[in-house]
Amino acid sequence: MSIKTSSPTLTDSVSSAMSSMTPSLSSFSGRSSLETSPDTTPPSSPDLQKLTLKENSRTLPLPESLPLVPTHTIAEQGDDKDVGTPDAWIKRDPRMVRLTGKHPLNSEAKLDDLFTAGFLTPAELFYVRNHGAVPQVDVEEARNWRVSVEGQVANPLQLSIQDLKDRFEVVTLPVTLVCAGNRRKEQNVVRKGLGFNWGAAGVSTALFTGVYLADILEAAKPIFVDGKRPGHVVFEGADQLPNGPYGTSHLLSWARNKTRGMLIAWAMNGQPLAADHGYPLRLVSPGNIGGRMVKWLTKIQVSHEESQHYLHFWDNKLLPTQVMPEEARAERKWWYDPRYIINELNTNSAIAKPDHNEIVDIKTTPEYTLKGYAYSGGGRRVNRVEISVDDGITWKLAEICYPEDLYRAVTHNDDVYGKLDLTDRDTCFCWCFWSFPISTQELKDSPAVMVRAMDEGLSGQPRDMYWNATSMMNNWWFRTAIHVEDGDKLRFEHPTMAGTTNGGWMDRLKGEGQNVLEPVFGDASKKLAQQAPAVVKPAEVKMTKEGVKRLITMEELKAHSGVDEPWFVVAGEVYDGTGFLKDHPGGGDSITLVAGEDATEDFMAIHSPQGKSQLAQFHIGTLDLKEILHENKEEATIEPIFLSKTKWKKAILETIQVVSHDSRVYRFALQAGDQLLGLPTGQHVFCRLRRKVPHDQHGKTEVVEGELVQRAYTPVSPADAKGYIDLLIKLYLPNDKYSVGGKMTSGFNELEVGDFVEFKGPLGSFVWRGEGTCAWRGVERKVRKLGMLCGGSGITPILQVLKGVIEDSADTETEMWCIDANKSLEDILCREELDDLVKRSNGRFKLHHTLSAVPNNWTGSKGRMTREMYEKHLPAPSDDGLVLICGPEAMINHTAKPLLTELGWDVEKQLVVF
Ligand SMILES: Cc1cc2nc3c(=O)[nH]c(=O)nc-3n(C[C@H](O)[C@H](O)[C@H](O)COP(=O)(O)OP(=O)(O)OC[C@H]3O[C@@H](n4cnc5c(N)ncnc54)[C@H](O)[C@@H]3O)c2cc1C
Ligand SMILES: Nc1nc2c(c(=O)[nH]1)N[C@H]1C(S)=C(S)[C@@H](COP(=O)(O)O)O[C@H]1N2
Ligand SMILES: [Mo]
Repeated sequence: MSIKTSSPTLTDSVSSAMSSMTPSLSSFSGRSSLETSPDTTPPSSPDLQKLTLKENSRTLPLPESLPLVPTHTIAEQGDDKDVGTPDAWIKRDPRMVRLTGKHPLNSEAKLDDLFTAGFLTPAELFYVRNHGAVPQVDVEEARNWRVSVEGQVANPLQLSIQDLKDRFEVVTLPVTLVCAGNRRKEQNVVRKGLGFNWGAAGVSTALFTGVYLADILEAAKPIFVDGKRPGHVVFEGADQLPNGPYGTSHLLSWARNKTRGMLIAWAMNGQPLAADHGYPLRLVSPGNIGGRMVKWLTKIQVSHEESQHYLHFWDNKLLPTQVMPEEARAERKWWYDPRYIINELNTNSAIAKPDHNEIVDIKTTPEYTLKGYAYSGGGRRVNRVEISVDDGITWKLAEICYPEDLYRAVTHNDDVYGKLDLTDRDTCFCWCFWSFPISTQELKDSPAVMVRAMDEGLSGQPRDMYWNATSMMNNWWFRTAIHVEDGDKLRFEHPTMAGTTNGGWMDRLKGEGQNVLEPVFGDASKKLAQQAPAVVKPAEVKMTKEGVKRLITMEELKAHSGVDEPWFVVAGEVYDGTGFLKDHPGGGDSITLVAGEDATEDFMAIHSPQGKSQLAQFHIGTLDLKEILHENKEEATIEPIFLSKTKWKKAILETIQVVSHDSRVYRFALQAGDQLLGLPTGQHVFCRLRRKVPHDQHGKTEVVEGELVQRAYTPVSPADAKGYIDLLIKLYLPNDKYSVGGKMTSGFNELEVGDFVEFKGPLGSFVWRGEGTCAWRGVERKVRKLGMLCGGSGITPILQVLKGVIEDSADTETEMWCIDANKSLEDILCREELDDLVKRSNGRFKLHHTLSAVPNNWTGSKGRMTREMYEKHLPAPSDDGLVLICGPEAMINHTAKPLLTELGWDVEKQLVVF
């Protein structure tokens, strides 16, 4: 594959301006050459793709002080990937990264290629976003092309490109186009949304030549019709898509305002628009997202209402963050809500240098200049770009270079570009470049380097991602991780790779089980977290309400120990939980369990500062202390059933059995050998323990009382077990990746035989009643087909239900399917017990395993759960079907829910999440 001509790049001129960091005009005075001169007359050759300026050049160079105009170089053969597609006639640059397979074309350049190409992007590296096949327009058709100006206008018009040139002033503006999906891959790593994987190169800049839309509208004269105000201008393109042509609209008031710079354009960097970019005519609306710039423009319609085109509604929306993709896809209302439309770009920036996987040797490179781009929307200027090398604790200002300003200092007019005159413009419609020289030693000591920009409207980039269903407008801080290799080499790692390529720190940290939304980049990051200034430490949380003075007696409190108006005590204060029963994230159960009681320890053990702050609204008074002093701390009496919903019960650790490399069965003795546990099938218990904190005093290690931790567990002992309770615990212990292990399971690991823990319960909204019936959220139902999905220790509730069904002699009908996902063979918990259940089920129980790492001769599946796996190893959806799931959050929300929905399950009514 060869490229016909090598385009003059701007690298030298732009980077010299950026390194001197005084963006003087002279530093941009590039070489003008024949190749840079434009031509907008349609080429005589019918093969548009053969068009080069060499063949059609006129010598009309732009002023020397301006950034060089790149020539559109056309690949000789095009890209093999287009063979067999409707776009096979277009010769595309094979360097472009394809984001959506073969067709339609959605592509961006490699970030490094894009950045080094400079301020103006050569057409062959300009990102492309096509919703369908590119309309094939030859030169003759382009000459006969008409854009129709119609609707609520006094003078409808049919205009050819020549008409546009003849009737209106021809102007050129530098404009940066950005797809609303730029940087979407980062969101897709967190959770796949409704779009493909843009990297950070879904942004490109060109000189666009055309006429002001405002002038065309002035000639057409918008009018009221039937008293209806002509508020919108609707645009339509020639591309044929499944739901009609591409179209969208702008407010008429914006379109009429020349400072907004909307153009009907036929040329890009002095050459006719490339086929992918809208040949022969497109709308350019500076400061807006690319999606509002209709290509292959055929119609401009003035209307009292916004565009009714399908993609005007079903694309380019920023939905509220809690709307999940399935919900969005299913519910029209989100897309038709005018509040969620995206018009203007938001502030954004990215690091281009160092590139992903770039290696810098500290020995030979004492200083390195970090570089990248930034942009904002609505014509607002980026006034600030900041760099942090300490996880965002402190920030330093980067230098900003605004090549767009160079155009403000000169005027130019010729019959190709028309008027190129920004001397009277205050708007900023182009990207700018930032740079930040830094010592490589400082980089070596830093876990990651991050950038954020702020525009003149003082709107910046957030630390946290605003995840949304279309994954658009992603502009959280751009972070590049730094790795030290071979002692003094630095390797840099960008967040993601565009398209389907794996790589980048987001994938990596996700694979390591980290929460990528709060990335911790390595040891240096951990150190920083410890050094972080006091201001970032959580403040004391206020849990009382201003003005609440009431003194509440023990008697009054006890009168509210029922489920109707549950009152409870935390730290001596009384709260009325009635209003929170429905919405409590832990379920209403956990409130009624403590009704009439002191819940301080439970509450503190389980709630975050946010949970704690929510408590204040339910504060009704202070418990009368005199009363408490008289309260009788009676010794626990031994009841026939161990578990109590209202009292914590102690149980003594009897044995610890190792069942896998990281799992143990802990057996605790109940209060008496014949005491029944009292746990219905399908329910779980709360278990709490006090962590042991080794405390070094005078050279002697003492164990002092540590934090009280509480978690939910589903015992694996049979429902009719007497005198004991078994918990199967998967331990999360500190290792290379996690300097602190799981809070509770580390506590289990500290337990010695003879120690006690406490239990309370039973809990849960689901009970398997037997004989093919269950009760879920208080409603009984008949179940014939049970699908079960679990991962890791999520097998415990599943196992409990399986045993409940298979050991139920009155049930010979219920069929069971289970998919158990684990990392490796060694991680499968209770395998023998499961196999035994398969045997005893008379063919009613089908078990399937999937592993991330499979051994030789493995007959199960490999990898995460997939649709095919569900189709083969789960029952088909039916009215008497039910799916139970217990596993990691990602498995439940990112995999199971969308897949089950696709297959026809009603996850609201047929998916029980343990
Ligand atoms: C209804 C129900 C039933 C349950 N039944 C069981 C059960 O029978 N058995 C059972 O084991 N659990 C069960 N759980 C899960 C249990 O409640 C705890 O969440 C679990 O034991 C972890 O608690 P932790 O305090 O140790 O971990 P936390 O401190 O809450 O944190 C766990 C997280 O720490 C990180 N982590 C730290 N160290 C490591 C490491 N070495 N490897 C990997 N990640 C690490 C991971 O991100 C992990 O997700 C059940 C949960 C529910 C809701
Ligand atoms: N007719 C038409 N116009 C269109 C599109 C399209 O698919 N068809 N895509 C839009 C989107 S979402 C973007 S981001 C820009 C991309 O312009 P480019 O491909 O020239 O970079 O075109 C917009 N205009
Ligand atoms: Mo877009």
